[in-house]
This record gives sequence, C-alpha cells and structure tokens, in this order.
Amino acid sequence: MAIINQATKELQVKIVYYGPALGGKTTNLVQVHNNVQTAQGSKGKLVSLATSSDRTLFFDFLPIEAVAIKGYKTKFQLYTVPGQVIYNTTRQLVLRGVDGIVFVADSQYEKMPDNVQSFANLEDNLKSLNLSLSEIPYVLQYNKRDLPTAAPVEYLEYLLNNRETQAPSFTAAASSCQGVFETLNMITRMLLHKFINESQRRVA
Ligand SMILES: Nc1nc2c(ncn2[C@@H]2O[C@H](COP(=O)(O)OP(=O)(O)OP(=O)(O)O)[C@@H](O)[C@H]2O)c(=O)[nH]1
Ligand SMILES: [Mg+2]
Repeated sequence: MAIINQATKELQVKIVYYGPALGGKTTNLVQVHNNVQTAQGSKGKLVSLATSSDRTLFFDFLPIEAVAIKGYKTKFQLYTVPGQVIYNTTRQLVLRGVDGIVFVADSQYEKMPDNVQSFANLEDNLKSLNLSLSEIPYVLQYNKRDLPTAAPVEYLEYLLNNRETQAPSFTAAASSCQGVFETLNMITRMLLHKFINESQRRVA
C-alpha cells in the first residue's frame, strides 16, 4: 500500500513485475539496479531469492530512492514474482499491497499461451485481494524484441491490451536494457500522478 506522508513529504510505493516464467522480470530489475544511479537516483541492494538455475523462487526486491519529485522524496520498491505456474501462492503474497504493476510479456510466438495464462492469473489473484486492473495503474512490456521469433507488436496488443481503456505498452529487450527505463518511468509517473495529485487535492 502506498505510504504518503504529507508532513515529511515522503511517498513510498510498491511496484510488482508480473508475467510468465522466463519472460524477463528479474532481468528488468537487474538492469535497473545496474543502471539506475545515473538515470534516476540512489539505489538499494538487489535481493534475489532464486534457485541455482536462476529461476525466481520467491521474489526479487529492489528499493530505489528517486530524487525529489514535485517536492516529494519518493521511494519505489520493485518486486518480481516467480513466473512458474506452480508458485501461485507466492505470487499472491507478493501482490499484497501492490500499487502499480508492470506486466512483462515474452514476445516469442510460442509463449503466447503463457502470456495469456499469466495475465488471466494476474486478474484472478488481484480479484482474491479485492482489487482489479481498473483501479491499479499498470503498463505492459513486450520483451525479447531482439529475438527473430518475436511476434508482431499488434498481435501482442490484440491478445493482452484489447480492452476499453488500453494500458501504455512498451517494446523491450531487457537483456540489453532497451525499454527497461521507459517502462519504469511510465509506471512511476502514473503512480506519482495518482498519489501526489490525489493527496494534494484532499489537502486543498
Ligand atoms: N534474447 C533475450 N533474452 C532475454 C531478454 N530478457 C531476458 N532474457 C533472458 O531470458 C531468461 C529469463 O529471464 P529472467 O529475467 O530470469 O525471467 P523471469 O521472468 O524472472 O523468470 P522467472 O523468475 O522464472 O519468472 C534469461 O536467460 C535472460 O537472460 C531479452 O530481452 N532478450
Ligand atoms: Mg525471475
């Protein structure tokens, strides 16, 4: 849950990277961790709880502190869920208190069923927390664009972003950091807009 402190002008938000197994969620956090210093502000330690083969077992966690935005000292807590289907209980736990979501889809044709299944699983898990995508800011990232087997963006849009209010979507090749900060900047902007504007309106 976002924590906003008007007195100290501090805002803390939780962003969860969600998506199918091996889609590139952990890679996004690794790239943010490696490159954030110059781009956005100070960073904390990247904590990864993974198996020996680098599959996320519980989650990854990366706190980053942005330079003051609109006079607020802003802390973003970035989490990834384990994408493997069997770890659903863990995904539900990590989603608790989520403020914003980045859905990392794998662009490869053969991964489309996994993408669709993971997106439906996200909606189900939000529902079990009495939440829905209509109230939680989220963005889509179509990752692995560098691979020759990547499906056209229009196809991904049709499968994952075919609704009345479309979410912002970004193409990415997270392993070479392409699109990683574009995605993060958009979700943080959406969250700042939501929380700072809302709370200023309440105060006014
Ligand atoms: N070619 C290519 N490979 C990528 C890209 N992004 C990630 N990968 C590779 O895909 C594999 C899986 O990436 P991870 O970041 O571990 O995927 P994940 O979504 O965290 O997977 P789980 O933890 O199992 O849910 C790794 O070998 C990455 O190097 C990309 O943009 N292009
Ligand atoms: Mg992972």
